[in-house]
Amino acid sequence: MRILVVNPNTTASMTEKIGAAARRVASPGTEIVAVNPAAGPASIEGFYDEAMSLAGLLDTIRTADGFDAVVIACFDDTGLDAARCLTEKPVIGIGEAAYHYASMIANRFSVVTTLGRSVPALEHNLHRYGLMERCARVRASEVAVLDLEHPGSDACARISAEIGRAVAEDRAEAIVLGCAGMADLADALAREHGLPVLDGVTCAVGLAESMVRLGILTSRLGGYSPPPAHKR
Ligand code: 5HY
Repeated sequence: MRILVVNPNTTASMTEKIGAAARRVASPGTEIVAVNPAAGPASIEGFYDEAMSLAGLLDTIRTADGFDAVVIACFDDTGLDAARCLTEKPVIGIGEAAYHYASMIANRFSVVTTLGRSVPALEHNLHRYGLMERCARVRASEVAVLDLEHPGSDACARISAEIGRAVAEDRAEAIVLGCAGMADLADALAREHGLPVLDGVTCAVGLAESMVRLGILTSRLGGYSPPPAHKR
C-alpha cells in the first residue's frame, strides 16, 4: 500500500522528519510518500495560518493519485473534512488519530502543543470529535513550531517541563504531543516521564494501514460527497 503523508506547512526539513517517523512504524510493503505544498505558511500556529495553508494542502491531495490513504500531518487536522470530499480513500488527521488512541489507553490525557495561539483550534477539534471529556487540558509549551527544527534549541527541555506539569497538575495518565514536528521526541519523553507519550504521525500511519487493510472507505453520501466537477 501507498500512503500519502502531507505536511500542510512548507518547511521541507519538517516534512522529512515526519516522513522518517512514518517510515519507522510503517509495515513492510507500505510505501510512505511525504510531501508539502510549494506555497503557504512555513509553520501553522493558529486559525490564520491554518486558513492560509488550506489551498496548498487541498491542491496537493487533489492532484495526487495512486494512494490508498492520506495522512494530514498537522495537529490541527488542517482541512480534514474538505480533504475527505476529494477522495473516498481514508484521510486521517494526526490529531484525531492520537486523541482516539490516547482515550483507549488512559482515563485522562493532556495535550502538549507549541504556542498558546495554537490551543483553541485543538480544543475545538476535541469537542468536535467528542473527546474533550477525556482530555484534562491542552497545554502550550510556548515552543514555536520552527524552534523544533533547530537541534540546538531548548525545545525538548521546555516540552519535557510542560509534561511534568501536566502529570503533576492535570493528573494526566498519558500525553499527546500536539505538533507533527515533535514526532521524533515521543520515545525519549515517555522513558523520561514513565507514561505513554503519543506522537500523532505514528498513530495516524497505524490507523491508515488498518483502514486500508479492512477496505474501509469514506462515505460518498452527504457531508463528504465529492464536489461537483465544475467546482473541483
Ligand atoms: C503542526 N503546526 O503540527 C502544527 C502545530 C500547531 O505547522 N505543524 C504545524 O502549533 O498547531
